[in-house]
Amino acid sequence: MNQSWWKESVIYQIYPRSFKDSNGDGIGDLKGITSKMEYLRTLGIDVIWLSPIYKSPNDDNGYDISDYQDIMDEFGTTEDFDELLETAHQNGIKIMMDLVVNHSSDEHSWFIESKSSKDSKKRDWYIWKPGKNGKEPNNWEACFKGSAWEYDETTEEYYLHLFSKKQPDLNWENPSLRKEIYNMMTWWVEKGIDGFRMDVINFISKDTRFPEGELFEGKLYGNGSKYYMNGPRIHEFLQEMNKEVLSKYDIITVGETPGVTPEEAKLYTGHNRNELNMVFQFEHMGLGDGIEGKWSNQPWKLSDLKQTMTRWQKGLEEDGWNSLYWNNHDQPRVVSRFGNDQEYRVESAKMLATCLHMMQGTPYIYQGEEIGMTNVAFESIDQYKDIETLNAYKDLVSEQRLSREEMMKAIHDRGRDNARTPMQWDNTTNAGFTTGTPWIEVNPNYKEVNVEKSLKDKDSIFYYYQKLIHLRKEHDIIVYGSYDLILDNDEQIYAYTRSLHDEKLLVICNFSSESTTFTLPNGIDYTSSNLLIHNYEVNSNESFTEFVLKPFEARVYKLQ
Ligand code: TEU
Ligand code: CA
Repeated sequence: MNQSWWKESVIYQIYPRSFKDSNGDGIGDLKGITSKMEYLRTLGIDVIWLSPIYKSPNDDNGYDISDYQDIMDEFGTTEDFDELLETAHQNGIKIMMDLVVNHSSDEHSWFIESKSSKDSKKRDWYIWKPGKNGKEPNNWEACFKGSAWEYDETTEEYYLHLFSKKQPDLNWENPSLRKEIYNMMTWWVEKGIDGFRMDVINFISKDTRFPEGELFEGKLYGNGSKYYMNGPRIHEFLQEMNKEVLSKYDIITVGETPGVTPEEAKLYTGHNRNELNMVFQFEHMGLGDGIEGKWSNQPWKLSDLKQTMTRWQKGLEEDGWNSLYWNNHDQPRVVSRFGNDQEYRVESAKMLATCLHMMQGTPYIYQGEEIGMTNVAFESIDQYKDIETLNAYKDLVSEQRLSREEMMKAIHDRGRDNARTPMQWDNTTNAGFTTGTPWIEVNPNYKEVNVEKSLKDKDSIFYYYQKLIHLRKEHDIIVYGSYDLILDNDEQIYAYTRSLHDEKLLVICNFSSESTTFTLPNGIDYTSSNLLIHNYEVNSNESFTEFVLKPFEARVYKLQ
């Protein structure tokens, strides 16, 4: 297998709005991030993925960009960005920027020009259509609810927005739009940034016939995703982007690609494809989705999680590369979702980290994951800020598809604001995030769960992550070894091996709050064993071929 620095790296995602406020306005900012660089160096990460920091009216917290080459007022200035980049580089940390080019803000000058007249030079940079029988051009539903089309009075046509109506979709069919985007990307790379995370990049090519989406019983709008996910020209566009920009630099690229299968992921990330380094898949994040998607959250089964992860591990083993993540700014906190955020918060956070970081792929840590931050359960819908959550609440509750109670429960379990409460730095007011009023309330558990406390405790989740990161640098097998699931049908234990040359890793994780016996299956040969990492005390003469795993216990053995 080809070796590459981005396969050997560990990435840390920062959601700037919620990371660290430097000036007391309640909003995290660039200077705040710069002030925490030493903390990140201590953790040992190689790359920061910065969620969008560009100029934005913040309808979707920066995922609606009004100027791709300027900084959001609340986050600081261009000078603050340069300082952040320089400080990161001095600390040996690379910066990967979020690239949001499926859509812009409706306040972007391109869109303002585009909507001004049908003859505008930029008319075709967005997707405009006349109505059909006085209605929208088709029945597609937006990801943030409602129609994906918005009527604009100026020219009496509709524009497409797969997300909010303040996020009009860019028209990638137009070559001058594409060229402008490649120029903008080049400008950032020339400035010294080290890569891109590409927002919903597999949505940029639409089926230009815009067929009606599938309509489910009792719903107003249809699901058009098969006409815009992995669309007809997607690979052509990415290969062009690669040729024009990416191939000229040694940078890291990861595409956010909801709905991709391992087979499709190979097309995006395969060796000779000249597209991207890796993609974020969503199959494991969708476990438990019901009729209303994540808003009708069902219990999940460990065997389903194992099957999903294994399909991806095996699917990209020969060609392509996995991104490994449990968390991001759109997902609930993993310790609440797949672990136990009460009695076994610390144990289960370490177990989950072990299970993920020992797989093949590049691991991503989302801010606060390294101290075991948990979901939050705000009582009132008014305490929530996320556009997806608020729109879904309005829609589902008013159409009586879910009761108020069911919806609040779903928000507590799966809502995006679970990931967006401020980073918990210490036990002072507002968890040390801000001296002012935070834009979203701090999780009330900050006195128990915070960075200061973690740094003082040698057994903390923080130091466990630090160790996992160090191990990856010391053992090639953690990066490059091939993966095999064992004990396939066990509903408590997730165990697998990794193999490289004559070495093996044995990874054993208990996903339950009950003890259970682990028995090594036949056929795994070794002459010596060495315990690399564990989250409970282990007796040095204890056999590992058969032993009792405590609640959420995790162990990794190196066999030779
Ligand atoms: O998310 C894309 C996406 O598919 C989301 O709908 C996501 O899966 C969902 O929030 C989970 O329920 C990206 C960004 O990560 C997200 O923050 C943006 O809101 C979205 O694109 C639009 O830019
Ligand atoms: Ca601020």
